[in-house]
Amino acid sequence: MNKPAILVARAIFPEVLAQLQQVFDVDYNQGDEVFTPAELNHRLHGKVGALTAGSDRIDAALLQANPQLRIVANMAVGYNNFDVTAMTAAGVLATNTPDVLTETTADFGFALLMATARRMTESEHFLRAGQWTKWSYDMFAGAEVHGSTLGILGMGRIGQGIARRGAHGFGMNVVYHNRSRLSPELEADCKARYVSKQELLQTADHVVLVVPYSAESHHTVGAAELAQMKPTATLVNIARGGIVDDAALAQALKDKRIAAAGLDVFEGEPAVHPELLKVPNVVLTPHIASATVKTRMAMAQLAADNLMAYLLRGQALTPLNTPSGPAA
Ligand code: 8YV
Repeated sequence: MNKPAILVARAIFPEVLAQLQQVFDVDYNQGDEVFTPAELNHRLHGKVGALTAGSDRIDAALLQANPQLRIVANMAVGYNNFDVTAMTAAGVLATNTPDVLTETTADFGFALLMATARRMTESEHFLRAGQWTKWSYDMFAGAEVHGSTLGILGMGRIGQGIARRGAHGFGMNVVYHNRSRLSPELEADCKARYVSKQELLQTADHVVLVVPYSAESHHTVGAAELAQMKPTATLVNIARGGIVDDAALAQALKDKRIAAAGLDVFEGEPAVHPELLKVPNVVLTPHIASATVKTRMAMAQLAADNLMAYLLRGQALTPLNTPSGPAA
């Protein structure tokens, strides 16, 4: 019997690829070029499943051109690269990789907060450039982390992980804003107090963004929000590019409207707003919040398990929709 045909659209761990090859006829991209939408469309012809990363857009046009497709498994918890409504209508199951990256991503969010507040990359660049000739009392004096107020916008699993680190590890006063309020038990566990977005922006010493991207959350933080923040505040974005208006942020950093920012995600990444590259008071990392070997392996495995569970046994592990259309 012929094996079902799938596409692995980006390079993954060879051992996970090998598992897929045992049960599927796999077209893969271990060369790791990012497919253009046209190439992705072309490579999907005849495939019933695909393993994608956040850069692979699954939309109505692609679904229409590939009516045989039954599942797309994203190797990411975020899935703003999927048009889930179109997938549901086309009978295509969407899956993501929740839970396996929560703590690792929260670790990174906290690391970025620390690096930003304590000016670690700015001072390292200074040292590497041979500019360190003497000690001085205010050299790279940054913002206090322990005991300060941590504001978390978006209080899903990763936001809660950051809240616990701040409250329990660093004695921070944690405030949060979210579409829905947490249960009293979770609020107590995270030692977090629910406030309005405005109060959060006005009172937090460190604002961390962990909201999922959607049309509604586009530019959650723009010039108006930056203007409400304390001039001594730091802003950390580990959510998605587009949650922050990067041009407005670069201007605010240039004007010292806020003290500093730590960014792991960017509008239009892998391009980075040129003005952000010019300002010193920003820590920039290339979308690596989930990047530990163990976690990336767990993400790849979960995406592969979703493909195997659905295509071979009819039941995915972490489905995002219930397909209703023709292919189901
Ligand atoms: C992914 C992420 O590595 O899971 C997410 O939503 O942002 C990262 O962990 C990235 O999106 C590549 O798929």
